[in-house]
Amino acid sequence: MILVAVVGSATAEAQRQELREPAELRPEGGVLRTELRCALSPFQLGETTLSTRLYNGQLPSATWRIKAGDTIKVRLINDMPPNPDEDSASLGNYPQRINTTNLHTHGLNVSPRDSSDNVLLAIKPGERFDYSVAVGRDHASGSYWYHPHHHTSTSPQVMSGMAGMIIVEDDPAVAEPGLLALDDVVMVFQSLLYDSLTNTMPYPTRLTNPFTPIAGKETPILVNGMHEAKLTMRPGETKRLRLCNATNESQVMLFVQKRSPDGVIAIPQFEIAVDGLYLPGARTMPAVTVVPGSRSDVLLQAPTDIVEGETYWLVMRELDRSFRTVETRDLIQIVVAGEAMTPYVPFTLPAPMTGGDIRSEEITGTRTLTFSIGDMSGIGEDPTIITRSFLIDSTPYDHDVVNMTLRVGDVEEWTIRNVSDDFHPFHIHVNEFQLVEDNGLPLEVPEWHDVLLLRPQSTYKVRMRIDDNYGKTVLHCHFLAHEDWGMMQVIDIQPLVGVDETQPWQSPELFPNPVAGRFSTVKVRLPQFLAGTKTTIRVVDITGEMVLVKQVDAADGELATLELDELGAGTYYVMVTNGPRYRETTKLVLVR
Ligand SMILES: [Cu+2]
Repeated sequence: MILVAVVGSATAEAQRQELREPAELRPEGGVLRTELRCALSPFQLGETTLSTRLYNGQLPSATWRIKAGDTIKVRLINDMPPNPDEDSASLGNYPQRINTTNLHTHGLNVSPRDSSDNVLLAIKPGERFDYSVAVGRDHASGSYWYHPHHHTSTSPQVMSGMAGMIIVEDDPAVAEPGLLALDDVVMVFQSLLYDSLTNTMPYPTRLTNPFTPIAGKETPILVNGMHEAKLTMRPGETKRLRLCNATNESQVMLFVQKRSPDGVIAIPQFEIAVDGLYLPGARTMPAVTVVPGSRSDVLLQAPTDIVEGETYWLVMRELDRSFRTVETRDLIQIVVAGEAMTPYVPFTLPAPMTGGDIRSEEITGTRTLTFSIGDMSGIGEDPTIITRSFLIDSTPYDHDVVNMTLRVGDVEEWTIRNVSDDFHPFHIHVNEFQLVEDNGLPLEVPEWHDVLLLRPQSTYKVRMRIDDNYGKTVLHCHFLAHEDWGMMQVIDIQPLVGVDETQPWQSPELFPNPVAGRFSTVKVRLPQFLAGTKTTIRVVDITGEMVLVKQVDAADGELATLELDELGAGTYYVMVTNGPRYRETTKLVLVR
């Protein structure tokens, strides 16, 4: 019997297909142009053909690979069927009008206004909208993603499979050659909700009880639309996995195992970035967990030798929203074949932020944010309670209310409390933040995130630089059902005082640049409107460490002088700040 079982499993393994990667789109002349047609589309799940909402019929949607400074131009075409409840009264914070959509570029520091990353728009069935998302020249490289974000339809649409990855490529002037040379493997984790009788997601019904949940079952978590796959690697090869959790509320834990007749050995991997943002150094992880909305970049290393009888597996453990194990699966068999390569371990990683860690001296204000779930014991008599129970600062979401006002240039420290007995992944649009304290314990090394899992009954401290991208946007729980039930706030980021939008800001001008020679001086020409005020010039290296700081005022005129004799060759950033009025960064190259 044992022999039969082994043969059976060997046959099954032989049928594994190579991991498919999403199609990839690149910009031309600095502009990535594409269409996203949203429509009910067939998706083959084993023997079953599902009809599910997809972008361009693809699961996952294409990867957009851009560089900092590029613009993403997307025509979003909503070809989903009309909403049966289009003219019905609003149910408030509850799934409804689930064929109305919009587009969110998750993790990008871009404008939330107009036709950019504007999640307050509603693109109805039959409508189309042209998005234009300008990614700044200083944007951090990394792994980001896009998905719909229309309140009351976000969860149904993401659970239909509407998601794709965005990669902002590394700057070759900053990243080391070994990192640039790595082969990327995009892995998008998704789970679809469908009714097993109709093989499609049922439309929320209002016939008897309008608050009947969308009934159905979830597919197992798929990676790039596949249930299992193999990944062929050369001995010693290092691949960069770009992991994105695009599920509604499932946690994805991944680990690597070597199996041989002697037993099973866990093989640690290197995590190099979280939410697209590089860690200070590669960290060795026995297992990597990616929470909903979050990304992780992991270096997967194949063994240097091929040994008879040894097999390698990337194992996935799916955990539910309360971190209970749902399933452990041999997701990907790592097949080692071909000519050997030298394993790559990064020497240095690029700095995620040109400003480096957020220091205490920078903080301009503090506030507290509290996630809670109200008392839902009366839901039997009054099902509408659910629309008023998923709360931030004791308040459910209201599209017409601004819950928080922030200001460009401010640097804030927030205490985020979760006083509920559930987990909630906190996410804020347009700005990332740095976790500095976890339940009273300061982090030795602060971590950048755009999603932070709040454990039940827990308190965190995060710091955030409010970037130049002003306008109204949101913060919310990234368990998307919670978001549609109202666990979201509108934030209004106010522009700098006295900005004249018709006059683009003049960047500080450096000359000479590059600077060559042992003894070097660089002049900084400041914008004229700063004359007569106190301006700070900081020079930071590529690890984000500040290496020089200088205050200039009226007496110095418009030209400031920086003496750079003490600095080694390399790339630096010159940051010029003047209170909330002005913040600009220019790259400086020193040649010795
Ligand atoms: Cu939540």
